[in-house]
Amino acid sequence: MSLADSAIETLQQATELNYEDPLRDGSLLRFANYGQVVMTGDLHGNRRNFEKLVRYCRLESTPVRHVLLHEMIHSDPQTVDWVDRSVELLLDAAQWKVFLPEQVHFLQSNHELAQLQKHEITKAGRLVTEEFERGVAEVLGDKRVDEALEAINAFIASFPVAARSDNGIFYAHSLPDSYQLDRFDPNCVFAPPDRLDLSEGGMIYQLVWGRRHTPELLEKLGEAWDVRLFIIGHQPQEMGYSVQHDRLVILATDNPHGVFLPVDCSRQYDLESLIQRIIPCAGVP
Ligand SMILES: [Mn+2]
Repeated sequence: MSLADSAIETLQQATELNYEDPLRDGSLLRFANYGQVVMTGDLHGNRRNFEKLVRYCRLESTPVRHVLLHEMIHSDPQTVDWVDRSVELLLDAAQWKVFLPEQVHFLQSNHELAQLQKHEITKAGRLVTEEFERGVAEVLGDKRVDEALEAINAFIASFPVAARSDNGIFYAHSLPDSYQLDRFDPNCVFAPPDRLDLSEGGMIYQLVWGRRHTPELLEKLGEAWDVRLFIIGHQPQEMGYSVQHDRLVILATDNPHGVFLPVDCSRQYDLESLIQRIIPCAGVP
C-alpha cells in the first residue's frame, strides 16, 4: 500500500468517525460535567508542538481526556526552497482520530475552510491554498493527488464547528466580528454540517473569520450558548496566549511559545483560575 493509499483510507475513516461522534449535537460537541478537554490554538503545521501535545495527552491511558484540534494546515515558509508540508500534521491528526475516535475531535477553522472552498488566502503575498496542494503532491506523490485532495476536503467538511462543556465554557476557532452582532444567529452551531452555510458571509464563515470581539458580543453569545468563558485561537499570539474582556482566552500552539489548555469539566472556573491551567508546549518533555 502506498503512502497515498493509506492517507486516503485514514482520511475517509476519520471523516466517518467525525459524523458518528456521539458527543455531536448538530455541529456542536457537548462535553459532560466530568473528564477533561484539552483546548489548543492554531497549529499551522507545527509538528513539534503537536507531538508534545500528543505526549502530554496520553489519551490511551487517560480515557476521560478529550482533545480539540483546529487550524492544523498552512504553515509559514522556513527556507527558500520551502514546501508547505502541513498535510503531514493533518494526516497525523486524522490517524489520532482513527486510533482514539471518542477522544480526538476537530473544530472548523478559516484556513481549513479556505482549503475546502479554494478561497484564496494570501499570507505575505503567497497563495496558501495552492502551496498546500503542492505540498500534498510532494508528500503523497502525484499519482493519487486528486483523490487525496478530495478526501482532505471531505474530512474538513465533516468537522464540527464548536464545543461546549457543562461548566460554562465555549470552544471554537474564533467568534464572529462584533459588527455582525445583530446578524449572527447563535443557533447556527446546532445545524448538521451538510446544512451549514459555509459560504463567504455565511454564519460559519463569520464565526471562523471574526476578529473584533466586544463585551456586548460576548454577553449575547454567552447568553445564547449558556456559557461564561470562551477559549479560541485564530489571532496570532507571540507569547502563547492573551485574554480579553475578562472572559475570552485566545491561544496559539504554532510557535515556540505555543500553549494548550486542559479544562477539568467538573470544575467551575473564573478567568484567573482558567489561565493558571495554561501549559506551554516548551514545558512538555
Ligand atoms: Mn484562523
